[in-house]
Amino acid sequence: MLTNSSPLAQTARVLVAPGKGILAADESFPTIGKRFAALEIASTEANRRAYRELLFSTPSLGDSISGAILFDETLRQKSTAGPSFVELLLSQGILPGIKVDLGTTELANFPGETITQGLDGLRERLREYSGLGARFTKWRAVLKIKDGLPTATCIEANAHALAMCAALSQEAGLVPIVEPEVLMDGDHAIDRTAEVMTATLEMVFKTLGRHRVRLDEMLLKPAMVLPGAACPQPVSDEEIATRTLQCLRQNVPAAVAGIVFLSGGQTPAHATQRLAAINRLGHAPWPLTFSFGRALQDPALKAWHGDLANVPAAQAALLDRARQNRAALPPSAP
Ligand code: 5MM
Repeated sequence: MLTNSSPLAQTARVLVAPGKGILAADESFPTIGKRFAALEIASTEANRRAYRELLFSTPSLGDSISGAILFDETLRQKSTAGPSFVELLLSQGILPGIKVDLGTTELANFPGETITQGLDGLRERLREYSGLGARFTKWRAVLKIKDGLPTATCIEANAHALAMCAALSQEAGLVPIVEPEVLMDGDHAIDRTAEVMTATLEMVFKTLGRHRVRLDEMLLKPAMVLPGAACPQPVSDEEIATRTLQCLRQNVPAAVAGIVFLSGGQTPAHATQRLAAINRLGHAPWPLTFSFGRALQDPALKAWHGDLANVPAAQAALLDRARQNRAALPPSAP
């Protein structure tokens, strides 16, 4: 068997090691603000730090989590006992990663569509993130399904930004996670999602190729192929799994180091069940695991509710979700 021993390929393989997935804890200020506000928790620096400390210090988290994606503020923070969050994660055997995009803005001349920002100065920021201990990056593009959307221009512009970020990340010695998220908002049928996901992945991989991104040194973070959240036709987990794997097999080169799904607003239980259904199908050329944000964190955030006394309950809730997702992966060798 041929093995690629480049350091980035090794890091990518560590992130998708058997029985493990990624904790996405990279909510930007607006997003964490929204999640906290729903529970009437003030989004202060102290509360955000306390919450992330709770997550990263969960005992045994490293048994099922290989990496954690952080936001800029979090990468610079320290735990109460003194070590930085980077050190805390490493002590659990979890690799620290960093969200490097700066969020979305309206795409000029394309009402209702967005482009992800953050390429200006990215080379310098990556150098700094690497110095702070980050081992991988994540850039998220957002594609909305609506009448006539997404347009080919929106897909192309976002694919270009994803590829530029991936190339710069590899140049900086960081493994890029390429995240073209097709949102589940809307009442469209699953066929329409499959169509949009196909067009998106085709363009993303064409553009990654043009930018000479090394596929064995990157991970893809897609949504699952789901019907719109408001679609009236129910679709079974098995159908979702089949359509997802079919779409990925047709559009993702086998050389990609791994596929790490986002949860995208599915309930934690649905995200896990569908991940399990995808893995039950087998015969995929890449490891298929999770890089969930809400589907890992929501029960823990609710249990914590901003109260120090609830930390053990919140950590138990996070560990439970992490273990459930581990159980949704193919069994790892003893
Ligand atoms: C799609 O969002 C990513 C995965 O999270 P879910 O599993 O909850 O869908 C997530 O990594 C996202 O990119 C971060 O939460 C950052 O989002 P914002 O909106 O703060 O850029």
